[in-house]
Amino acid sequence: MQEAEGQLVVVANRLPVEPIYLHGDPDEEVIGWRLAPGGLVSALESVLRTQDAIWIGAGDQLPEVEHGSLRLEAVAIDPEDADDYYEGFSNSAIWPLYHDAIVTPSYHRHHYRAYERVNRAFAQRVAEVAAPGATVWVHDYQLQLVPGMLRELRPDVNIGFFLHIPFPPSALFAQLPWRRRILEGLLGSDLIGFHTHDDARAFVYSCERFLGLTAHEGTVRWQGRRVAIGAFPIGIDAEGFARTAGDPSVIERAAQIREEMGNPKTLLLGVDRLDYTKGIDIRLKAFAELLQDERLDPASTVFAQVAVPSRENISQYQQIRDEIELLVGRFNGALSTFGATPIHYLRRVLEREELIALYLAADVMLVTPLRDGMNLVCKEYVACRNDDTGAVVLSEFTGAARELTQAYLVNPYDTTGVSEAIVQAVEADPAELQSRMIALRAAVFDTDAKAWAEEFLHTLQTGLASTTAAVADDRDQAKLPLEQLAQARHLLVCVDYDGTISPIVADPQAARPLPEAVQALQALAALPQTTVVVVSGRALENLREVANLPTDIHLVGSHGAEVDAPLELDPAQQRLLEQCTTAAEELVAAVPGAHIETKPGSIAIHVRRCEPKAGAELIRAIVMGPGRYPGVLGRHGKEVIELSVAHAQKSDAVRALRQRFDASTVLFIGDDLTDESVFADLSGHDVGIKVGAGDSAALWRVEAPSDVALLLARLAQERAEAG
Ligand code: GDG
Repeated sequence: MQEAEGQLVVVANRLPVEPIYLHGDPDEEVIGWRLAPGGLVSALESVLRTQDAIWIGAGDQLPEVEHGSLRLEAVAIDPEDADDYYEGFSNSAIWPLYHDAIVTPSYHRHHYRAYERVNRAFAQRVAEVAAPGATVWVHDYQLQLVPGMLRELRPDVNIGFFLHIPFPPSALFAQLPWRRRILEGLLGSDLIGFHTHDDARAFVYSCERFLGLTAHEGTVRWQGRRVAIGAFPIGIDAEGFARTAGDPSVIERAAQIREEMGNPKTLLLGVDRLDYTKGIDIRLKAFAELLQDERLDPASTVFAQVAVPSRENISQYQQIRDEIELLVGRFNGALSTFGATPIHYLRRVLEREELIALYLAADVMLVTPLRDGMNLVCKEYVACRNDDTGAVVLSEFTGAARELTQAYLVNPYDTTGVSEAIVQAVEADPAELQSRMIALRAAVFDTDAKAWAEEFLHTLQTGLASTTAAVADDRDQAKLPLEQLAQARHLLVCVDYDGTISPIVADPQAARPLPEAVQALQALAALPQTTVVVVSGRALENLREVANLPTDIHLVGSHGAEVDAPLELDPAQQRLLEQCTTAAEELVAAVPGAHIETKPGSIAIHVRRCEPKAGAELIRAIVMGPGRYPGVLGRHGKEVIELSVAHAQKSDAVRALRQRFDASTVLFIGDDLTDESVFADLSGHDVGIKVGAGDSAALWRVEAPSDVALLLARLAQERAEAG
């Protein structure tokens, strides 16, 4: 048995090997195997090199490869089960279902049973070979039952699962006859990772809906353990691609490729597995339309599409291949001239250097999937553009669109929109392209494959995903992951105002922030990749006046309805607010000490200075009176009830800010009931801190605003040092 310390077991459907072809030609016979570059292997390379590591994948026998310290283990799959497991359940049920049911998924009991048997074979193999206390990292949709099965066999190991494809909305996931079993299988993990927050959230919703679980800060409690759920967007070996793209022979080959294609003025490129999710047909149609409408010149524009054969035994794959090939034939037939063929279509696998030369040759990369977990091709293209030229047209429905916000983003269902974006990219000013490419490259190099693997494994092996009682049962005491916040790629710090950075006082107009808190927030706001926001229930104008904060701190008022700008109500909301105000005024007039605060989208009735019983009765009368008008939302706070006609929650604002600043991690600190919507919405590496007593979905707690100030100061210092 191996040393217990630090063993890593990677479990994936495939072993990380690739064939070596005679004369390096993929059309020739396979003469051997080698460790496959790219993908997971390069992501894990540094970890695999330094750690005792085993890779378990499907196979009848181990191909002979040079693989250094990495040990390969094969799981033999019963030939009777192979097709039902892989082409059946994995690729005819899960794959289409998880990709928005673009083609109709087919559900068959015998496929599921084979999937279960194969997953069990994997779990058993892992249980046999893993050292005590090993870290086991299971990959992707073919192996979703492995974590649950493995936990039963080996409760001592630390289990992580990463899904490389999207997780569907719960309304779609509901279709799956075995939906509970799949969720239960995944929940055998200590940490479940997805590419995006949307996917992580979708998974949590399904756990809530089908298993009745409740999420706290991106963790769910399952069978006495806390399972952490988070977004870990995968990266590529950016340096590796850039290096190869800088090789003189590759640069020369790129020039040669352009020449072979007739030296076009513009070369557009698509590179995909031949899959119906990738939207190859969409870009073909958009491109052909542009040539037909003479918005692009057929004599000087070429579109090259590399389509790697994939899952060819499945009928929908044969269908999409036929459709694409029909389109290519039809368009070329109509648009070619002697000597100029606008579409170059290659259905084959290219050698890595050839692929990189092609990336280098292309002016515009077209990536238009209808749905894609991440999409690595666009990142690879960007990594190869060492001279900051080139452009990417990218579907909004890829995980990559969340990071590559400077691409020309398109809705792939809108062919006109795709065409417009292509023209924009082709005709763009070189300076615009350059500034976009610099931003794209920063995103790609910032979170590369290595950073991705390390972040996932670090989370799995430390605090958050712990299977021990520390996080599970003693949440107030759990150690605050300050270091993690200090190192976050882009940190969004959101704090509530009253009771969080400003002590509660009798007169709301007299509430001032603690100077130490302001100082710490300002120090944070001055750091790169750090955004600071005060998120309050107060009207924005009032917050601005009372708090008087430095301008680099963003303000959100009216519980999220006013993000940096005042709210505007429509006439119906205006009328409703007036009706509420009139009714509340009548009730308030009879209760000494009560007063109404008017805000842009709401009124707040404060009873802080009332005799307690009278205050409680007034709140009840408000709830039963104007609080019941259709369209009015009542929100309880500490000795205050608020009636609002513009229904934003603080969580809406935080979500919008997360997206606006492309934040990787959110820290939210608050004391009030209205802060709970944010705590419940946090996930992954986010941290929520409740100030004071009372039940909360926040995982951490401090006592008073003075603690908040201290904590923010420590964070500012650590983050400055982490630089
Ligand atoms: C799944 C998810 C997620 C393509 N043609 C050639 C070639 N490739 C390589 C590319 C790239 C890879 O294949 C394709 O990766 P994608 O990410 O674009 O797509 P999927 O295969 O669907 O991957 C996806 C990914 O998992 C990782 O989590 O991003 O969303 O669907 O690396 O370079 N490589 C070579 N010759 C080719 O002709 N050598």
